[in-house]
Amino acid sequence: MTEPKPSLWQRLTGGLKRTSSALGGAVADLVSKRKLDGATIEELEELLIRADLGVDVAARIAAAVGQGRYDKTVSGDEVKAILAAEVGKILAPVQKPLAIDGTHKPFVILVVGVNGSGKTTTIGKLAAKLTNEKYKVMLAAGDTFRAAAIAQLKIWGGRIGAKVIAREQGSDAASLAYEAMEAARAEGADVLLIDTAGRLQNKTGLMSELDKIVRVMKKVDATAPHAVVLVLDATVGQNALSQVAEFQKVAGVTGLVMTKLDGTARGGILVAIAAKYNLPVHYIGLGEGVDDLEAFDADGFAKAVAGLE
Ligand SMILES: Nc1nc2c(ncn2[C@@H]2O[C@H](COP(=O)(O)OP(=O)(O)O)[C@@H](O)[C@H]2O)c(=O)[nH]1
Ligand SMILES: [Mg+2]
Repeated sequence: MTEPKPSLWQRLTGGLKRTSSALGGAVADLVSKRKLDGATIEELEELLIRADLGVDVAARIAAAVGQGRYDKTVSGDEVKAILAAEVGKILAPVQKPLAIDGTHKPFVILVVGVNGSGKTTTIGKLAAKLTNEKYKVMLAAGDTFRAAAIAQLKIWGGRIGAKVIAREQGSDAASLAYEAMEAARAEGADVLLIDTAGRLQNKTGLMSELDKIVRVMKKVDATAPHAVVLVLDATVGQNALSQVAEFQKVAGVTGLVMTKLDGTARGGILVAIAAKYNLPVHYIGLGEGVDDLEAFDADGFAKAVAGLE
């Protein structure tokens, strides 16, 4: 007998288990043994800050919990429900799918982010999803810096049946992007996903490289890139905030994917990012496999963060 495929909710709560149990459990413990007072609210606020939600969000949620409940006994579930509702309010405006606009052919998606954040893997997963939706997808191995990155993208392409435009290691990424755009256009591809190198430690190098890629792309299609997706690794916590700021500056990010939410208790960082930058969140990564990319669901994510069952 085969196991039934888990529902999205099961996958989300399962994937976010570490974030869920860390925060939800601590919140329930905090309020369960005493009446709500100033000290409890303050401790709650600190707990939320430690869970990476950010100072502003923590203050807002603590205030919402305190509202009309001082000197009362509240249940853990009640506080979790308030937490979920407040987080949901912050996340709802950033829940936006990565829409493929068919008037652009190919629709060009530039994928950026620091090394190891999950760019190549996310491209593979996304390409598989789009292929299933009957889009003709092409990939460009724009991380020409590392031979392994080129090989990795070719493996994904082979698995999915998507053509991969690649050159040898050390080639110019911008001319590769140009070549990929021309190939995608010639072959009638609907979507072109372009991988990039993520050498944030060499900011000027990265900036000029991304800048050049975009300039060269525009020679083929003045409206490209049609989406610039920043891939963020949830496990780096607060560091993800500064990555958003950096890549906003160098690449004009249009949306986010947050990866590795399956292995970390730091999923709260997505809430801080949403509150601060208000950038669309398209997908979340919940594992290394081809199916481990879920469309971002604000309500489900908020409930999972709060530890609601
Ligand atoms: N657990 C987990 N691992 C991931 C996820 N996304 C990527 N990875 C892993 O993170 C590592 C770096 O990913 P990669 O795509 O090579 O990052 P890149 O350097 O940005 O292209 C690889 O071992 C991936 O399998 C995810 O959502 N969950
Ligand atoms: Mg890569």
